[in-house]
Amino acid sequence: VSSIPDNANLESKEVEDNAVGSAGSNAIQVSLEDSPTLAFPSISTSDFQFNHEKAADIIVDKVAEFSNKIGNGRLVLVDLSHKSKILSLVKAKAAERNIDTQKFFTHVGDITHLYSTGGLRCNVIANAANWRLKPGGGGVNAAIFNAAGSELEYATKEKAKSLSPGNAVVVPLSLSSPLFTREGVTHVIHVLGPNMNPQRPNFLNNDYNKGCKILREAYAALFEGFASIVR
Ligand code: AR6
Repeated sequence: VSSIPDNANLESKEVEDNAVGSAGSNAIQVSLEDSPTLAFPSISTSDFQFNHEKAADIIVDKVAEFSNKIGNGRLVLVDLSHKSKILSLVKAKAAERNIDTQKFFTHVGDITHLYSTGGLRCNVIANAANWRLKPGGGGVNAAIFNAAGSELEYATKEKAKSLSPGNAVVVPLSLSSPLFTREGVTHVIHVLGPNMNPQRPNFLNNDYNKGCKILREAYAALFEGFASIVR
């Protein structure tokens, strides 16, 4: 069961109203006409060492399942490099399945600079978190906590103290967060994926039956969290 707050919808509307009302300040304007967009990294495939082929199948399955549950929302899988194996695999599998490229696409860039560097407006970003929901640890988790400023840690703690594998938590960003003022991001959704790295907690010892189940749950929780903001 994911710990998605019931009031995520309300909070997102408040943020949006404030954003539009703050034209003239240094906040970027969040146009109500822009499609709500979730940018997400490939959960578990780097530090957590999850098999890329299996992860790519799961991503494409879950995207196909959710793309008509998010209205005009868009889903974007992001990675840092043009050489990203997971991006190529997912791109090829999504094309085979004829997934609508308006609703789902891949993007190369830093998830903390999607608008300022890539011109891509994403109002929600996902984080491949750790179970403690703590900053640091490298990867996308460190990048997002660094970019969001210290308030993200407090805002996260208000929503959840920890996360178990396969779950997600939606955290609204404060209007003073650089991720909001610079990038237009209103929410971060922390997701904890399955771990295949013996050096990390909740190690699954190569049990891909459990691992795939948990990764499916993780993407379902993530996309449900996004749907709860969009609705
Ligand atoms: N922008 C976009 N994608 C990124 C960025 C970034 N700034 N940084 C990394 N990626 P990982 P995991 C991609 O290792 O495997 C942390 O220490 C990366 O290339 O961040 O779920 C946490 O604290 C890969 O495709 O997450 C956890 O303990 C994807 O993001 C643990 O790592 C996920 O890589 C989670 O491991």
